[in-house]
Amino acid sequence: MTLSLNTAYIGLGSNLSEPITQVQNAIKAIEKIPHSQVTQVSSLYLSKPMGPQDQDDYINAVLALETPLTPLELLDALQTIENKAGRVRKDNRWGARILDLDIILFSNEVINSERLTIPHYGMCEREFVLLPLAEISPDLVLPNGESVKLLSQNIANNAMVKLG
Ligand code: A4P
Ligand code: MG
Repeated sequence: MTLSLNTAYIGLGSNLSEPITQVQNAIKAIEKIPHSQVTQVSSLYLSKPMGPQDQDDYINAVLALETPLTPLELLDALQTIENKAGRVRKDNRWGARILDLDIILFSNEVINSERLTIPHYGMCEREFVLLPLAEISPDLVLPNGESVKLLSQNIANNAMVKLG
C-alpha cells in the first residue's frame, strides 16, 4: 500500500523556560512522529511579543513535515508534544507559553472545523511566521493564490532578529 503524503508547515514558538532549548527539543520530537519526515527547518528567530507586552521575547521557527497523518492526527501529535513540554493552557490570550505548535499550512487544504483552521488564521499578519516560512519555501503559494515571498516582503519586520 502506498501512503499518500502531505506537506505540513508547522510554526514553533516559545518564550518561557529556555525558549531556544524548547524549540530545539520540539524539532527533535516532531522528527519522531511516526512515518513522517522533517524536510526543512528554518533558522531560529528572536521576535517581539505579539499581544501583551509584559512578557519576554519569543523564539520562533517554521519547519516542513512530509506526513501520511490526517490534519487532526497531526494536531493530536503536536498537542502531545506541547503537553510533554509542560504546556499549561491558560485563559490569557496571546500570553506567555512554554511551547506553541501551530499547523500553518497542510498541503493546499482549506479547513474550517471546530478544532482546526488551516491556513492558520494569523499567518499573514505575523512576521515570525512569514519570514521563516519564506526562508525555507520562498516559492510557496497559499490556497488562495497569495505568494509567501510577496507577503513576507510586505510585512513589517518588527525588529525581529534571525539567529545564526
Ligand atoms: N487550532 C485551530 N487551528 C489550529 C491550527 N492551524 N494549528 C485550535 C494548531 N491549533 C489550531 O490552541 C487552541 C486551539 O486552537 C487548539 O486546541 C486547536 O484545536 P492553543 O495552542 O491552545 O492556543 P493558543 O496558541 O494560545 O491560542 P492562539 O490564539 O492560537 O495563540 P496564537 O495566536 O498562536 O498566539 N508573539 C511572538 N513574537 N511569537 C509567537 O509565537 N504566539 C502567541 C500565541 C502570542 N504572541 C506571540 C507568539
Ligand atoms: Mg497554538
